[in-house]
Amino acid sequence: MTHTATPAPLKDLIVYSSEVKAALAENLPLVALESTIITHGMPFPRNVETARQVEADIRSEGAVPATIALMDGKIMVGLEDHDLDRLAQAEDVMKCSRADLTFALSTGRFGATTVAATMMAAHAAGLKVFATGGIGGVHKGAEESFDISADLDELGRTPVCVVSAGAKALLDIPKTLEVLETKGVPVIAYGTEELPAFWSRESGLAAPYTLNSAKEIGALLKMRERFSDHGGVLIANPVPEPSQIPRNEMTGYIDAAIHKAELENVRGKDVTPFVLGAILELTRGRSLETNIALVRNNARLAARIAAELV
Ligand code: PSU
Ligand code: MN
Repeated sequence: MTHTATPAPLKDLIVYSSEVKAALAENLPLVALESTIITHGMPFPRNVETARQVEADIRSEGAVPATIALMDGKIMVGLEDHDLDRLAQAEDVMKCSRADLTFALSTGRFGATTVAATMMAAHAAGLKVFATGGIGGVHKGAEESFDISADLDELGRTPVCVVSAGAKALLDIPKTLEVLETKGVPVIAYGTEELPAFWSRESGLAAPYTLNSAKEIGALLKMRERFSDHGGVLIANPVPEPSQIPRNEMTGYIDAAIHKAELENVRGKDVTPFVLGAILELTRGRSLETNIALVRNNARLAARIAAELV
């Protein structure tokens, strides 16, 4: 079975787009997409253009996209065109992780979902595969700040396959891997022995596991499903070579961006969007092109993985 049944208490909270509704009825492969990347990860208008492009990439692989967001007290699973425009242009959209999801719903605020909240929503809606850019993780200096993304906890508990380009090098990647291991999350690099680091194909760290096809990933997911209470799976798909910014070059930008965040006393959920914005400026827009290329690449792989599950 492709799609799990939606728990009864959540049914009336979920609003499916017409395309997603039809896909569920026909048992077509579905890929969930997050919305924080639209509202907090990329500047307008490239954010909306990219959101539409990523949806088109998923369709071109024969799957159906379901961009997830919180609007008017509902969990939107698949955004109609006008809803995507509403979200991208709305002011003060909340960045919603697990801790923020019910607040946004009960107050009717616009909420963009992070990896954690998108996993929750995707699971509630019966979707098993989700494409994003990079996951949140253990921040550098977490031993002082305690800043560890709720994405890691969600991966440990919610059975959704997250297709990412690895963890951003602005995080402490070794510590992020340790936490994922503790939480029982298989981390699989796609087609490479090395763990990719978002903008760069290399991190200097070996990936825990490597798989080389969507079919093999599908087999792993089907095996996970046989165990009750299994959590998520993280796929780390390296950015295509022509679009990458090499690791040694990224290090300087990342250090400068983190330094700027410290000087300006940026805290909590503002850290990731702030640092991404600073890197965008420091690279004079180049990091945005890399970000777009890797999200599109992840969307295409996610569509092929979803096809293995129908
Ligand atoms: N990576 C990006 N752009 C983003 C994010 C990650 O390239 O916008 C978002 C994702 O939604 C991710 C979130 O789940 O940042 C992590 O935020 P935090 O570290 O506050 O949990
Ligand atoms: Mn954080």
